[in-house]
Amino acid sequence: MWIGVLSIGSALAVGHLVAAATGPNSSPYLAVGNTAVDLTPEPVKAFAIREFGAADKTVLLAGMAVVLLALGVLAGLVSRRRALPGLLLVGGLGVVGIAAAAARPDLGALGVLPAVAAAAVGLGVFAWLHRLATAPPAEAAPPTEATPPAPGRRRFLVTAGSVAVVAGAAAAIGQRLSATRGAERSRAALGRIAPAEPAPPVPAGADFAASGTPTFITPNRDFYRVDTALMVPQIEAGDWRLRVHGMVDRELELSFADLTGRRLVERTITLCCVSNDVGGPYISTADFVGVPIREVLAEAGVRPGAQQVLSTSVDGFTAGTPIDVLTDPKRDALLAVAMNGEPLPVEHGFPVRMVTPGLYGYVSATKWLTDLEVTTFDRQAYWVQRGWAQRAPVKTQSRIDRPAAFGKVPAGRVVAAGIAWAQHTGVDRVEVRMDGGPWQVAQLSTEVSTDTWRMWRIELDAPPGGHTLECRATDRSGYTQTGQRTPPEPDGATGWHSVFFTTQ
Ligand SMILES: Nc1nc2c(c(=O)[nH]1)N[C@H]1C(S)=C(S)[C@@H](COP(=O)(O)O)O[C@H]1N2
Ligand SMILES: [Mo]
Repeated sequence: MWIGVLSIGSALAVGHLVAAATGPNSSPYLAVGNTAVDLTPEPVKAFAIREFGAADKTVLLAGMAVVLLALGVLAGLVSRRRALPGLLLVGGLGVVGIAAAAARPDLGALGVLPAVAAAAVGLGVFAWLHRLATAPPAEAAPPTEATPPAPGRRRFLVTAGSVAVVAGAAAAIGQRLSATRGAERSRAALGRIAPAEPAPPVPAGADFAASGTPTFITPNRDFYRVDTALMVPQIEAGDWRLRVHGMVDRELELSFADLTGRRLVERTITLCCVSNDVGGPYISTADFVGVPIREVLAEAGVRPGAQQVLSTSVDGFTAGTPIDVLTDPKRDALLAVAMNGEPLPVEHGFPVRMVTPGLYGYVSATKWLTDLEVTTFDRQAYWVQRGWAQRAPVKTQSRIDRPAAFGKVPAGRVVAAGIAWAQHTGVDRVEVRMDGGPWQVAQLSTEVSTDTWRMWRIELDAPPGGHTLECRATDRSGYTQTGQRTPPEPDGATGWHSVFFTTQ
């Protein structure tokens, strides 16, 4: 069993080490994991995002580890006498790794090297340890006090232990080299990127954080994160290029310096994810600095008949954003380079991402952006291929943050507070009701813009006992949130958030 587990473990470790040279995502473990993410049936993926959030990746990688461990044990068990069955199993895994790496859109020709090295090491270690374990002891002399019994066994244990130590070191060095490569250093070297047109300061009274709402601006470390990348893509600003092509009069190719050499504007924008259940956490707000996409599109010259811009990230994710939204003179969709006064954090798309007010992130907010293709809706982006809507304006929604679900608060005057959002339309009113009673209008925070969330707050009289609180928002178009609960698929959840709490 140890032979199987050690051979697979050392194969992955060496693959991880070689991947430090050929790109972190070419590590066989991650290449297989990324392929698994892309092949996972849509309902399972939606479930994972909903249930595990950013931990979905850890869950996947841990699941793969369990499967590999089991296969290692199996490879050993079927090879008690002859090495061949185990070699076939380990070799089969090698083929899976090589195939996954070869199929990854984000890996170049060298991307299969780590998987090839891993397969070779896996087979070699298996054959070597198997021979050691099954070979008869070299000298058949009877054990005496000077020569302890079973030298073959001891020799095997020492060799296996050494293999484990060397493999562990290879994996650790590979991890360290990958993590400190490029992007973080490049980001630090950029320093502050100052906009020509800064966003107005957030006014006092823009949030009710003292009553339990989020702060108006979400600090970068708290900003929600949703993506399909197992290992965050590492791109140095100096290597970054954006190609703008398709149904345009002039193809463009922009470097990072080209982009930041343009007039940079700063906009406060609330971003949210379509996978949010009613009451869910995937919504945050930041000051983004960037170039309006509309200006870049105007320079390229969008041809008649174009319907969407298909954006691609370096790791092969795609999003399709309607042209009418991107060219709307009153809506500042950005090629963003900075977030809350810092270059984009690596996990939020360094060096350049899209941000589009009013649309869910999956159709509008490509991180690690590398390509914009002006095209028609015939081309389907990543999540559209998996059954989600092609056009995905953010639905008007609201959430209760206080009292916390199943929380206990002192009876009497109870402060309830939360958030509401109707990006690019604006929140007009939030109403709250307790125990199915009459709707009461909540106080709204100072509006920053229609592209951002708004906080609400209300004081209620709550006698001792259990209470159910519900909220609903009405937007500037006059639409009041429907109470009908629908799941996030295919274009965003609907329904009123409700919270049960107890007063005592
Ligand atoms: N490259 C890439 N960009 C991506 C995604 C992704 O999986 N890969 N996910 C999108 C989705 S679904 C959302 S909601 C937003 C989330 O952005 P954030 O992680 O910065 O909050 O990024 C979008 N951009
Ligand atoms: Mo999303």
